[in-house]
Amino acid sequence: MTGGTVVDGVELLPCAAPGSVPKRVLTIAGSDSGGGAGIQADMRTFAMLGVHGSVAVTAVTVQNSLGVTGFQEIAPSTVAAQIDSVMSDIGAGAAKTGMLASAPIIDAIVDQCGASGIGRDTSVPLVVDPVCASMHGNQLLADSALGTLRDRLFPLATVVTPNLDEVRLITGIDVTDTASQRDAARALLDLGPRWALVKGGHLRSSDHSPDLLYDGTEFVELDHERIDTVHDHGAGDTLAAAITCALAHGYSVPDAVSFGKKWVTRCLAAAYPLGGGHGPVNPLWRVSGPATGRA
Ligand code: PXL
Repeated sequence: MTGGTVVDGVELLPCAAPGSVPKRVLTIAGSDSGGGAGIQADMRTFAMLGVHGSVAVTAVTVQNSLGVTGFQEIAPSTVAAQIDSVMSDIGAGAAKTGMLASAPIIDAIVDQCGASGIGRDTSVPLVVDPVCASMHGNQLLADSALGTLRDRLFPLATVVTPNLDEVRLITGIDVTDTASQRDAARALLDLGPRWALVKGGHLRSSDHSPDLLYDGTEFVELDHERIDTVHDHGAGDTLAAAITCALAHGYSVPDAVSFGKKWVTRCLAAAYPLGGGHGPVNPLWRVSGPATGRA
């Protein structure tokens, strides 16, 4: 699949003609008051990729660059009603999930996705980013919701995108090398998604980030330069958001993930400090001055 123009080494997604309706996507996720992760990260990437983003909010977190100090869940029926409202009018070419907070919220989302035609066997592919905790270790998904995530949401996913901590929580597998990364991909696939992306984190070496994508037949290795920065808040959300945009453009899952990797790597290279803690990855690099190096 060929994309749009190449900007600063990144081949972007095709643009909508001026005045025409852009591709549309839906994020089902939590709000980050600090603006770096959650629905705010998703909307930053959607906008910078020229895609219209709609939102179903699951929870409102209270956080800044130092951590999450609390959150309030949205009523499951209100989460479902947001999805219904968006899909019955605006529609979407792809959707994603992020922070889901609780089992009743996941149940409501799964039921509504079924009713709204979102999921792996529909025309609206679903990216499931199984957010369990913040980068500071604050829990964003109740322990009691893990089973619901695995048993009900994973079978609906076109692709799941866990990091290594989430892989351990969901499959019990501690990924330490290429063999265990493959075992984890197989275990995730057994839970029902069409594809599993096991993000490599610090696996193998400190200057590469080897992700593994698997669909039950083919292992696709996506090795990319690791950007070493403490300002990586929202990196997982940004990757999943970019994958969602590419899927809405009709990219295959391997092409969409490959695009998402390049996008998040460029956003990490442009990350900036904010407050006294961890700053966010930076999708705004497209409207900033030329790159000067790493934050
Ligand atoms: O980056 C994961 C994430 C997703 N969603 C929300 C978050 C975080 C991390 O802090 O706060 C709302």
